[in-house]
Amino acid sequence: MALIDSNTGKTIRSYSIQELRDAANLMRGYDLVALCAAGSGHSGSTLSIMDIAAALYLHVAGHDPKNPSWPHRDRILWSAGHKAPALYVALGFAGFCPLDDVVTLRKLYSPFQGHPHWLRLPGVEVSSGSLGQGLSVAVGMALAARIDGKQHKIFCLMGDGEQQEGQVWEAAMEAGNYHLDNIVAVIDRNRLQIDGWVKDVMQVEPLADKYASFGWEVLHTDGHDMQQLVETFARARATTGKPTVILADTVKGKGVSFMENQPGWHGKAPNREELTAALNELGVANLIPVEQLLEKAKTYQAEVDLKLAAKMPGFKRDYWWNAGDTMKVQMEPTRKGFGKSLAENGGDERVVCIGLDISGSITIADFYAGKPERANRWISMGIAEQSATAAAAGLAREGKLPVLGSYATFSAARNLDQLRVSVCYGNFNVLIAGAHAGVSVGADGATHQALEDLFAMQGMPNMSVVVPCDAIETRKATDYLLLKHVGPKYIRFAREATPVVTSESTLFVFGQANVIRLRAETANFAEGFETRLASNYATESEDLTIVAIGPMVPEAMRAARILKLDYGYETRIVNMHTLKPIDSDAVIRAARETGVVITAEEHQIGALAWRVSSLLTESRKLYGQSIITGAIGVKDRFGDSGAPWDLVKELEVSAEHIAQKALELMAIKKVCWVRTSVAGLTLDQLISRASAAQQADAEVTAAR
Ligand SMILES: Cc1ncc(C[n+]2csc(CCOP(=O)(O)OP(=O)(O)O)c2C)c(N)n1
Repeated sequence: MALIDSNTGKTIRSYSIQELRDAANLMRGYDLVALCAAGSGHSGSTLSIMDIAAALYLHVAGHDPKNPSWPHRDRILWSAGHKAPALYVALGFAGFCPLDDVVTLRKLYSPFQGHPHWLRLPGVEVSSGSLGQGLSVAVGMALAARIDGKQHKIFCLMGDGEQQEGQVWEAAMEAGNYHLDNIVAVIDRNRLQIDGWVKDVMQVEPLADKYASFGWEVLHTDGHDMQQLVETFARARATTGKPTVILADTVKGKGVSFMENQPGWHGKAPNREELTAALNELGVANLIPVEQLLEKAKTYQAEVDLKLAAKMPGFKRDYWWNAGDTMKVQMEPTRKGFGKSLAENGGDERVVCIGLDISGSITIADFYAGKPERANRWISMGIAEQSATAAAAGLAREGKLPVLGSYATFSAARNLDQLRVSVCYGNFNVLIAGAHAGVSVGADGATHQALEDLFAMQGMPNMSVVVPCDAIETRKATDYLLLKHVGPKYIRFAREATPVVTSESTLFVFGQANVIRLRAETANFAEGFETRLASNYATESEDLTIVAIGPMVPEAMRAARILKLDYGYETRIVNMHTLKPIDSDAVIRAARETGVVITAEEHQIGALAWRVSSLLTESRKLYGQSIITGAIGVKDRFGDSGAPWDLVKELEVSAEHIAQKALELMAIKKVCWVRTSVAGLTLDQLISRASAAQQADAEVTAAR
């Protein structure tokens, strides 16, 4: 087996062991150049798996780069999707795609997404990124091959930390039960995961005994010895009657001394100096056109910038964050507020924090950092979101105040049934953190961007949901939810730094919205606004309302600035930090008093928009009153890799998009107000009058 011409059956190219070694080394170089150009990504384990990737793609697997969907090809699944760059350079070396293009890794619109997506890049078998699912997919493919009488193999690449996911063992049981000898699983056993050594985070060994007990053939190899690797793959191919797992001992960061065995290099890309040092160590500095590749990445990003600029609604001035003297704002990641609160309130002996192998970056580790006396209340569960969620219910049943968190996609989606039955049905006092939510994980791509979590979280009876707007509000919300609120509670916050628009003195009252009003154009953007509890706010007959949650609150404030300065419109911003229970009075009053309501959410449209619509539909106070509504949010699509602020533009969740929608609705409002003259008009006529009014607004702007 090797690279095959599927038409003739002839070998396209065969590699000697030495050529495979050299290729793997060069692939490591290309991998690091792409990571450096991306500015983020996974150095450590793309280096640990590179010899395995070279052996598989260039020698072991039978496949045709010119015919990626050849039905008889061997399939290679990357269950560990974060190692995508290693997959991409392997595809490049094998001829599936131009190797140089891999340097557009993690940029907007690139086929080289942060995690692999088979619909974007030929040669990728399935999309992955949520750990622990690949072996189940392999079982399905293996069963399909058996039904169809096909002879190909299905290789499935996993990490050792990944073995902590329960689903892996369900799939192992299935493969053993059905004697799926067409499956070859490979475990990149580098013994590290994000939070540290696998044995310290959650022991998975003895893996050999575990797989053997499920009816698997277990093979061992040094994952960096090319000769051994190739021989082990040959033995796996020859195994009959049962599936095979190859335990490949590897070193995370292999080949670059300062990355080897360093947990800090798991999710980090080298900077320019580190890249040079790494390429020198690998001995490939002169074999790769580094400058040319980095330039290519820059040119690609410049084209993306132009495309995005062309798509953005334009206004008289540049109102982007920190653009002019009056748009100055401090930026801080909201997750910092979560960590601060846990550090401050974690002294309460009832608080127990659960680690899910992403503890530093989501700041849950701040609970115990520098506080050894809390060590017994820190429980590392590894990459096992489902079991940890039910365990949290158990802790709560015994009077503890458990806190668990991960990327929102894993802490509020992967574990949905456990949340529903074990936590919510039992009405337990569990705090769930949906960290890195929305587009803020940027370059990681669609698999890691939670854009749907709020549907399910607010849909579950007993669950309360808070979506704070900045780091300060996140701290206050966590203070409240952790110690004062009783029952299941979900807090959603972001990874990227976002504007700080509240202050220590801004009120945060659970379940009660705040009204924010623009008062002046100040040098410090946030200081130009006044905030009051919605229940204490008396109408100022504003032109329109924007109801916003989370990071869309600062965007709504920016939109209010655009609407006031360019068009003279007054906006009532409702910061609906508590999505559930929602402050219905604040919504209905705003609708009645302004007649125009726009919702703004950094989520699929509906978590906020449909909730607000249902309030408007249900309310008797609005009988007979026409309310003009609009919704800003993600429009039923997955995200993409890219810089977070690029994604805000691409997914149309910026202040500019809110303002554009507001102008459209204000034009309708103007027409509706001259009701007598519109009686009897068709909808088309109404819309055409509205666009004439909008045009008139544009002329006012132009004339200024
Ligand atoms: C379900 C799920 N939970 C959490 C993550 C975040 N995550 C990405 S990589 C990783 C650690 C993986 O460790 P391991 O399997 O040992 O791989 P390696 O160390 O080789 O990178 C985690 C927790 C994820 N991608 N999917």
